Amino acid sequence: MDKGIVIKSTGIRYRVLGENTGIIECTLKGKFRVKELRTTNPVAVGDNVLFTFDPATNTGVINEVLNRKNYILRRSSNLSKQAQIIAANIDQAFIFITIILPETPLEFIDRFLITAEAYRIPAKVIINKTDLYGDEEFARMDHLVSLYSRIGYECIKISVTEGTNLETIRKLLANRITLISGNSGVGKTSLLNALDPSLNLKTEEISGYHKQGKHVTTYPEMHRMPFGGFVIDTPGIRGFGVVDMDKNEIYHFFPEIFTTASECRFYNCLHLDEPGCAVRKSVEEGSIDFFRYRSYLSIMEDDNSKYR
Ligand SMILES: Nc1nc2c(ncn2[C@@H]2O[C@H](COP(=O)(O)OP(=O)(O)O)[C@@H](O)[C@H]2O)c(=O)[nH]1
Ligand SMILES: [Mg+2]
Ligand SMILES: [Zn+2]
Repeated sequence: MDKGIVIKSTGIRYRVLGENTGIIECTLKGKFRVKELRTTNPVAVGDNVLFTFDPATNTGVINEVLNRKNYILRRSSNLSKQAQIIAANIDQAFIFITIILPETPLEFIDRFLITAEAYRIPAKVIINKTDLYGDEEFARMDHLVSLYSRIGYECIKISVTEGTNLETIRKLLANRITLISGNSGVGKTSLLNALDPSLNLKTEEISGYHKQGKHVTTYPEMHRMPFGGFVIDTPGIRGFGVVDMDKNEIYHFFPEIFTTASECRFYNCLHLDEPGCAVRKSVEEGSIDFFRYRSYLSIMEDDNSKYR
């Protein structure tokens, strides 16, 4: 039996990077099942698997998925209770943003960050396209950097086009599994190509395959980096993952709100309009950022009690 890591999954076939075999196309052993999980796909990128290798056909059969450190999910359709595993064993998550072309809304960043918090995956904010910015954009970027670094999220300013700070990114990615996410057009694919030109990935994949049809199941691809480590891009997957979040725990995933909440008068304060709310007081005094609080309110207003 060989050991390997799944680097691509179509739901039927799996590409496995074996420790001794190199890249092998695998199928699943018949009647394959992962205990306890009601998912549409039993194996995802990032999974460590045991497989039997058949040198005659140069293919393999996956027999077992080893224990996962974590995994992220999305609901397989809006109505379904079943979920799809997007990826497993993620060490860190990077959200790619740009100040302009396109402008990334703060709420989008916050939704990403709370999802990372809920999965307990360390997150960083990568600000790309600094080569395009003038004084006004730099000012907005600096405000954003001070806001998020104060909360504890490292922010890294890069320009893929000019190669600025890519060495920093390389060091952070080396020997880890990193999930990258961000609106389309912010430069995720361009970064991957810059880090490994042999990948030769297509940039600006707008209006293509992923956006057609009512519900197209897409699977993310995991790219091996020439300096060690893997990067998972999630094209066509909106947001990142599904976590069941109850309304009364959403504030747990805003670190600065969570810390302040212990000073609220009521233990079950939701920081909306309760008397003696320390969170609202901090927002008024400016020690909690108003835009972060606004993101919190907006997420609380999502009509499904579960957050998606
Ligand atoms: N000016 C500038 N353009 C960039 C930079 N990075 C990517 N782009 C451009 O932004 C567009 C979208 O990039 P892409 O990598 O496809 O974004 P993705 O949707 O996040 O994968 C392409 O036209 C890239 O050439 C950058 O650092 N500066
Ligand atoms: Mg892309
Ligand atoms: Zn409160």
